Amino acid sequence: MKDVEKLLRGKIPCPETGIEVRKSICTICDPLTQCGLDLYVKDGKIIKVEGSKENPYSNGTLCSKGAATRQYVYHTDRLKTPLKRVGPRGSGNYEAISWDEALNTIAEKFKQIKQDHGPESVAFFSGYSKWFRPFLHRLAHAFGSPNYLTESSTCYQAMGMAQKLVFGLPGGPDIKNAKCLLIWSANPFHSNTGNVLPILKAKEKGLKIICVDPRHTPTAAQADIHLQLKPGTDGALALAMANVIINEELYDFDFVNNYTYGFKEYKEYVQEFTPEKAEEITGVAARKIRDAARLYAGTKPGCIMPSASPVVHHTNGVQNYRAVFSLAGLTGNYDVYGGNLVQPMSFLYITGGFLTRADEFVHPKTWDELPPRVGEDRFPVWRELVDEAQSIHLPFQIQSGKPYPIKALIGFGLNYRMWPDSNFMRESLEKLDFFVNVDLFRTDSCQYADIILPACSSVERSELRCYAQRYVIYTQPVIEPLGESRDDASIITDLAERLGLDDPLFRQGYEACLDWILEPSGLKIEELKKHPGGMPLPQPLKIAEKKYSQKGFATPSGKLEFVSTRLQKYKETFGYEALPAYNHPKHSAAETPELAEEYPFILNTGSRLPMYVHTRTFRLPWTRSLRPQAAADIYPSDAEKLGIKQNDDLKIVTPKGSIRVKANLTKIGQPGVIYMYHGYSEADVNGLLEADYYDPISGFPGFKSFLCKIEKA
Ligand SMILES: Nc1nc2c(c(=O)[nH]1)N[C@H]1C(S)=C(S)[C@@H](COP(=O)(O)OP(=O)(O)OC[C@H]3O[C@@H](n4cnc5c(=O)[nH]c(N)nc54)[C@H](O)[C@@H]3O)O[C@H]1N2
Ligand SMILES: Nc1nc2c(c(=O)[nH]1)N[C@H]1C(S)=C(S)[C@@H](COP(=O)(O)OP(=O)(O)OC[C@H]3O[C@@H](n4cnc5c(=O)[nH]c(N)nc54)[C@H](O)[C@@H]3O)O[C@H]1N2
Ligand SMILES: [Mo]
Repeated sequence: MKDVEKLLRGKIPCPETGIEVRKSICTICDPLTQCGLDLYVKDGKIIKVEGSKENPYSNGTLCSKGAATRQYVYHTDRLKTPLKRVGPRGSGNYEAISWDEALNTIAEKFKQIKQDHGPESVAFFSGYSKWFRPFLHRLAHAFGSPNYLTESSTCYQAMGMAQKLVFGLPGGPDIKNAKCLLIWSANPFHSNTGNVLPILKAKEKGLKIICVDPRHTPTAAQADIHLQLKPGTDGALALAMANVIINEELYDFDFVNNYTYGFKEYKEYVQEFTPEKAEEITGVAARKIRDAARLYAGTKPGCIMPSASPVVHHTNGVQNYRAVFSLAGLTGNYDVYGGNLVQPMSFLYITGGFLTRADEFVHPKTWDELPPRVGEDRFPVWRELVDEAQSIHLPFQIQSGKPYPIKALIGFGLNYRMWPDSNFMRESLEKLDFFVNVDLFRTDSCQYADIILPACSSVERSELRCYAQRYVIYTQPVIEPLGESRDDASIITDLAERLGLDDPLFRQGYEACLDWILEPSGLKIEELKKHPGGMPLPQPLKIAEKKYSQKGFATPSGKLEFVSTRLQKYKETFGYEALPAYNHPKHSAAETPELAEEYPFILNTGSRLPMYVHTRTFRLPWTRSLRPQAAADIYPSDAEKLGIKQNDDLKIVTPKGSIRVKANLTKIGQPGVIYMYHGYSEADVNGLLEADYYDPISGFPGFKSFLCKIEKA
């Protein structure tokens, strides 16, 4: 074999082969996991994918999704041109149109609706993708619509609300400096792989770990104590831990006396939650609850690692997490090194160690200058604490037209299967006068759009990302955008222009906007471009601890609130309880015994599988081969009672409907609970939920505890 041929077969980057290695990041998961990519490119095509060693988050590793980048980027489902619907909605009949025609049609439609119904009748939605969000947010508000909506109405925000209610400002786990880590429902081994190594390293140095999870996960396997509770009973468990910490006088007297509000009432309330009572509710042995409380309160500093979703995917989610975060209040573990440390958000939900003007950027108008947002009459505390409209309420408002009609919607990666009662959301899309969806792929949701726009993937464009490891990257395109696909940010700025929004900053384009946002940090896009693989932050902010001792807490009382003065205001009107009160999930054996008799299993949906991220990687052969069919996890003893064997077809049935999936017999969970991943077209578990099965404080759907029965199909 000739030398060059050998080099080519080995995909060796060198002048002889014409193969170049270019840097990028993987944004198939987005935004906490953004692993570094080394992409081998020949003749404008990616021929090989590796992890980037210099990336401090992923350290050269890639998961199955990132390894399948070529299958993702070059998939035949990729949209290549703008499309216009020519048949009835859902028929799938589209014809290709030019970008000019597409964007002009959208702009004309939006302007007409604004004139006839007001700007609030046009809604702007972002699915799970995050990179373009500040641009979409600015577009909505500049247009005059308060209805910037995102997937974060099912993710992160409710956990953030719970923290804001207790602390004022949220604090993240400072694992590096901690002696005890209380992981309250997170499984980074599957969901956030770059966080695993820091935990394992700290454990080698003696970090104690408590893990609260209904399943035996790889994370739980690392724990000194695993509290395997019943889904949705987190509040009762946390209140019982508080009971032990208070009654055994393990709490931080100084902190509680000087900096907290409502301790007396809280102390009284937790008396009800003895470990024995909590054992009945949660299924966790009283002895273990005591051990965990003593370990967390006695091993300082200790931090709580929460998650964006599982605890708040319950009808009692915000209150449950308030009970959990109150433990940091009791022990003085808030805003201290090794505890839950407050850091400024830099960009796209990441505390990267620098300041930006991102908040100012998204608010060309203040909320006071805008009409009321979707859901704000329903969720008043959301309105006070969250900087966007509530998406879960969107289909209700489309259907009712109250308090005002929603006529048009543009989605950037809108997937109707994200919503509880996904069919209700799909029907709502059909009711709109005008619906546009922007996506990489021709998805089920695109079939209901009047216009579909093709977005390009992260390796075909640039984007700014930062890391908690004090590292920043501004990526550059590795290949040309496929077909006529374009990056979301330029679609947004182009649309702003055609809408006649007089926005000089937008007009200068993505990079100029980023420079404006980055101004307080001293970072410049030109400089970042010189470091294609990213660079360490030149001058990271020094984060002080105990900032509250000077500034107080950003709560209405100025103290850390065991009793929430913000919730108290809505006691009469909305029935919100000011204490972190425990109520059972709305549908449960305790609350609805008759329903539970017919539907005896708890259905818990969406625990992350390592090879899938929502609906994004089902279509990739490599990832799909790792779990080819939609399957539900069922405990072997439950399966046996029902005569179900491994890989049998079973039906999951709720009052709302049924789906057919394979049985996966496993002891990862517990008897009486069925686990099922979300997002499958052929077995959409969100079709089994009521649209209004949600937490009355946050509006977050109760994805992780509703009732079902199992039948052998
Ligand atoms: N039952 C149940 N339901 C759940 C959950 C659960 O645990 N259980 N989890 C909830 C949570 S936490 C979340 S975050 C949501 C996620 O909900 P979704 O937003 O539905 O998540 P995805 O399917 O990842 O992304 C939506 C679309 O974005 C497209 N997309 C990808 N990249 C881009 C891009 O760069 N630009 C554009 N324009 N589009 C892009 C994808 O192709 C996809 O069609 O689901 C929620 N739903
Ligand atoms: N591979 C992969 N990674 C992902 C995603 C993905 O879809 N795939 N999605 C991303 C997104 S949008 C999010 S929000 C994060 C979520 O990240 P994580 O929260 O870490 O992941 P999950 O698997 O959803 O939930 C973590 C654990 O919560 C447990 N759990 C379920 N119900 C309860 C409960 O009632 N109480 C308690 N205490 N624990 C419970 C589950 O058993 C699970 O092991 O993952 C992100 N990373
Ligand atoms: Mo999420």
